[in-house]
Amino acid sequence: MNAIEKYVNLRLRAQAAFPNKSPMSANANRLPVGPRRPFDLPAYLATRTAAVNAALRRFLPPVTTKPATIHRAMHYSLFAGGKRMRPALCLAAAAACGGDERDALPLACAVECIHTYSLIHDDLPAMDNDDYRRGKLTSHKVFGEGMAILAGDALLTQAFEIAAQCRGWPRYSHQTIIRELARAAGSRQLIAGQVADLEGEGRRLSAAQLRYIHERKTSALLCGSVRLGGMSANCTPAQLWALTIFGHHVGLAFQIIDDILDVTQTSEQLGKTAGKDTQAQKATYPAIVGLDKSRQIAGELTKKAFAALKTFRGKALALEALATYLLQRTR
Ligand code: GRG
Repeated sequence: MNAIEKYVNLRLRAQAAFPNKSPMSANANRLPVGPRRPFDLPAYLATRTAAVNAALRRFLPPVTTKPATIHRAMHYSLFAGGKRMRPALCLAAAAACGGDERDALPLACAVECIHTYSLIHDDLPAMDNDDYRRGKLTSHKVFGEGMAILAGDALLTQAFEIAAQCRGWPRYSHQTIIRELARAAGSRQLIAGQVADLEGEGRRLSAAQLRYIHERKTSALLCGSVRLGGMSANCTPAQLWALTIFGHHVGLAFQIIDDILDVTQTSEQLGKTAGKDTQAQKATYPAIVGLDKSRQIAGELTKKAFAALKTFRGKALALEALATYLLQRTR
C-alpha cells in the first residue's frame, strides 16, 4: 500500500462505511452543487469522445490485420458505444493541471482499453454471464468464449503498448506511468475487486466489505485515469494529491449510482441486463441501505470530490461537470 492509499484508507475508515454521520449530512438529501459556471458537457463529451475514438483507431491494429478475428473482436467491444468516462476524466484532469490534452491522449486510450477488457471478461459465463453490453451482444456471444478471452487479453496488452508511446515528463517517467497503470489494473486493485465480488456472491457483506469491493473494482481505474491525466501535465505533487482524492470519491459514487441504476432502469435503457445484481445475490448499497440512502451517500461522496478541486481555482470545470453528470446519469 502506498502513502496515498494509506491516507485515503485512513480517512475513509474514520468516516466509517456509511458517511451519514458526517457534518455534511444535514444537506444530504440534496444533490451536490453543479458546476459553478455554465459548462457545455454534451459538447465536451462529443469532442473528446471523437478525439479518443480517432486515437484508438490509430493505435489499434486495423480489423484486417491477421489474425483478423481477434482484431475484429477487439474493435467490436471497443467501439460498441461506451460512455468514454475514463478517457474524459483523464483529459479533463490534464486540462485542470494546465496541460495539453493531446499529451494525455495515449493514456486516455490506454485506460479505455483496460476498462473494455474488464467488461469483456466480466461478461463471460464464468463471471457475470451476460448476453448484452453497451446495447450489443457481448463478445463471447458473437465471437465465442475463447476469442472473447483473447480479445480481453489483447486489449489489456494493447493498453501498455499505447501507454508506452506517451511523451514522458520530468516528474513522471515512462516507468512511473506504466507502473501506475499496472497497479490500477492489477491483483491488488481492479482484479482484487473482481475477486472479492465473485467471492461475495450470495453472502451477506458488511458495508465495509462492500466498500472494499467498490474501491477496487470501480474506483481504482477511475482514480488512475484522473491521476494519469494529471501526470501528463507534469502536475505538482499537491495537484496529484487533489486528483487522487477527487478520483477516489467520484469512483465510489460511480459504483453506487451503477447499483442504483441496476434496480431502477430497464435493460434497454442500460444497454445491458438490468437486475443482475439481485439475480446474482450481490451485495449492493441499495440492497443494504435502500435507494434513498444510497443516493444520499453518492451525493455526499460527490461533494467530497468537488471539495478536492478547490485547489485548481476554477480550472477544473470539466472535472466538476463530469462528476455532476456521473451522479445524475441514467445509463
Ligand atoms: C479483471 C475480469 C476482470 C474484471 C474486472 C470490475 C470488473 C472487474 C469488471 C466490470 C464490471 C463492473 C461492474 C465494473 C465496475 C465498473 C463499472 C460500473 C463499469 C461500467 O462502466 P461504464 O458505465 O461502462 O463506464 P461503459 O460501457 O459506458 O464504458
